[in-house]
Amino acid sequence: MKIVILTGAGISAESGLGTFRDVDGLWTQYDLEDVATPEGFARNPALVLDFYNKRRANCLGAEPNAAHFALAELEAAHEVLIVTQNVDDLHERAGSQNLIHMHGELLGQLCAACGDRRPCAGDLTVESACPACGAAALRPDVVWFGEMPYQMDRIWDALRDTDLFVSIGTSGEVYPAAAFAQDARRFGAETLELNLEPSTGARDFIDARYGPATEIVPAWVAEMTARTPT
Ligand code: BJW
Repeated sequence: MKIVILTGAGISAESGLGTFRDVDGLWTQYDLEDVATPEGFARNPALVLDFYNKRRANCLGAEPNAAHFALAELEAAHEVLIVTQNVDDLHERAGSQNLIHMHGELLGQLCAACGDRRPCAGDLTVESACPACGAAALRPDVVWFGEMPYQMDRIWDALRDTDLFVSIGTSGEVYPAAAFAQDARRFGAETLELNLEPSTGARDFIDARYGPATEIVPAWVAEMTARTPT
C-alpha cells in the first residue's frame, strides 16, 4: 500500500523537543514574527541565530522515540513517504529512508547571499562566513512564514498517488501542510489523524485515533504490518 505520512512537532514531543502551539509551546515563549519570519531575521539576526542555536543543541541531545522507530519499521511492509514539518533529525536517526523535510533542517545552513546550502559545523553567529562566497549572511536552512516550503511538487505528486494519508502530531494551523488531508481526499485517498487530541482540521479525516504518539503510532504500525500479505 502507498502511504504518505505528515508529521509535526507532536511526534517529537515525547523526545523532549517542544511543540509550537501547545500551552507550554515555543510560541508562548517567543513571538513567531521575531524568530520565524525573514523580516524578523532582518531586524535582529543575532536573536534569531541564538534561538536556532539553542534548538539545535536541544535536538542533538534528544533521541528518537517509539513513534519514530515504528514509522521506520513500516517501510519494510509498505511504500511509505514521510513528509515532516519538523526540523529535527529524529526520523532519519530512527532509520526512515524516504523522507522530505518540507520546513528544512536545523542541522543545515543556508547562505542568504548566494544560496549555498550545506550541513552546519556548529553554532551560527552574525560573523559566520559562508564557505562558498565569504559573505557573513548565514542563516539556518529552515522555512519561515512567507517562504516556500521545500519539495512541494514531489509532495503533491505523492498525495495524488497515495492510497492512505496519515497526519501525526500536527495542529493543522500552518499551510500548505494543513490542506494535505483535503488534497489527498480529493485525489481519492483514505485519511487518518493520529494526535493527542483533535486538530484544527480534524473534520478532514475519515478516521482518527487520539493519545500520545509513543502509544498510538506503534499500535497503528503493528496493525498495518499485520495486514501485509506474506
Ligand atoms: C502530540 C503530542 C504527543 C503534542 N503525541 N501528538 C492565511 C490563510 C492561510 C494561509 C496563510 C495565511 N496567511 C499566511 C499564510 C501562509 C502561512 C500560514 O500557514 N500561516 C498560518 C499561521 C495561517 N504559511 C506559510 O507562510 C508557509 N509558506 C507558504 O505558504 O508559501 C506559499 C505557498 C503557496 C502555495 C503552496 C505552497 C506554498 C511557510 C510556513 C513555514 C512554517 N515554519 C515553521 C517554523 C519552521 C522552522 C522552525 O522549526 O523553527 O514551521 S512555524 C512552525 O509551525 C513550524 C512547524 O513545522 C509548523 C507546524 O507546527 P506543528 O508541527 O503542527 O506544531 P504545533 O505546535 O502547532 O502542534 C503540535 C501538535 O502536536 C498538536 O496538535 C498537539 O495536539 C500534538 N501533540 N504532544 C501526539 N505526545
